[in-house]
Amino acid sequence: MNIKAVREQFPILHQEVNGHPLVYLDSAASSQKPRSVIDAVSRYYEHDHSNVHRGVHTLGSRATDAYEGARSKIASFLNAADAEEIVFTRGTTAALNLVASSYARAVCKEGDEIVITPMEHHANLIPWQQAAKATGATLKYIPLQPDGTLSLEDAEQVITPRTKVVAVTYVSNVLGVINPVKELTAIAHRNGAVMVVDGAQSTPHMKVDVQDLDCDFYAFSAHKMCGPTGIGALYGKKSLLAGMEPIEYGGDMIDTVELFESSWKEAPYRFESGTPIIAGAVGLAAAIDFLEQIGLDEIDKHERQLAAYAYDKLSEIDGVTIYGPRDNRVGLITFNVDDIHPHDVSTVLDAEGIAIRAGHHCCQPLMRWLNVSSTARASFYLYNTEEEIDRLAEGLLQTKEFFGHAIG
Ligand code: 7TS
Repeated sequence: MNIKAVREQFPILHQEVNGHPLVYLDSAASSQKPRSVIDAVSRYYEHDHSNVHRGVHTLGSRATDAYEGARSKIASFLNAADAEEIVFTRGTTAALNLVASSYARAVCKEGDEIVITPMEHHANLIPWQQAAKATGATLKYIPLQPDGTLSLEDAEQVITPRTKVVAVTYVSNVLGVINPVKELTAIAHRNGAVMVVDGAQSTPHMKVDVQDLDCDFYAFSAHKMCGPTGIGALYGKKSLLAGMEPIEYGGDMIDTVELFESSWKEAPYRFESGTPIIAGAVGLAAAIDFLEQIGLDEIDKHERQLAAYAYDKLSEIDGVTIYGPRDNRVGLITFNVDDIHPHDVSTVLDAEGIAIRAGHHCCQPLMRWLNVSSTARASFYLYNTEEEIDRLAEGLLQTKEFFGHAIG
């Protein structure tokens, strides 16, 4: 991968922040956008915009073709069997809420179980808490191993024939760990449960094949994979989507409307009420083209190299604690420096032009498990370099110095 050529395509990276060249290490929160995505969105607005699925005029057809073309592109990107297995949503959060509110609330009853893990982002935790409360189902957790990984033996114990839904993140946004979702899916299926995968942190970084995983639902967001904010998708097996009720009603999702009764279109359209995020879908399609042109395997390889480099580099600094395993991780490092508050670490780094995230990363139960209230996190993407990680390491030494800590 030619990093220089990749970086050239991201206009935002070429600026100074606080007098220093920007080092953007917060892509797990949201990635930056290449020129091709920015141009695709503005080209759409300049030439093709209209509402979809309505007018018979030319712009209406162009907009509909662009929107439905994006659905097909997502299907082949995830290796879904059919474009109608792709529901456009606002992002991962909305996709997971759709499954929890529509599927789980219809299927679960008292005595049933919903199984998740303590490493879930709040978006893959609270919807299940609420679904369990509403249905009387029991929420259960597959415990974490001391290094933050999941054990399949534990999963075998926790998932039972009473389990109706297993929902696990493919990649943790804090620990960086890649979970064995294919094996977990097999365990879920043996027990008659469906498998829901939170793909927010996997889709941007590695080749995903939903048929190979055999998961039943898979959620992701465009903005973490070079695409626009405000759009993402839910993959759902056709047989499951077909039986699900909509959770939002209005225009475009109906078949017929009477004064006191209405009926819905088939899935996925019954889940897409109102004017959809058309330009977002166009941008997401352009982002998929961009990532596929470079190659997900190349991106994955580059990030694993960066992660290993950063892990070793930061480990050399006295007082730095890194969370999660060294291996089998994507390109993000979550850490603390002595007892310096992560917000202070982030503030000192920002003065050096280095952007990282500090906080609980929408994973409060995981923070409690780690026995911290918050952490710092540096997350990498295809445009980051080892030199930028060197700048991060220098910045951390400066942070220690600033707070009067010994430099080790
Ligand atoms: N699941 C995981 C694993 C995530 O990392 C995130 C966002 C979400 C779900 C929610 O995605 P959204 O696009 O619907 O907001 N994670 C982060 C993060 O780590 N820092 O900011 C957002």
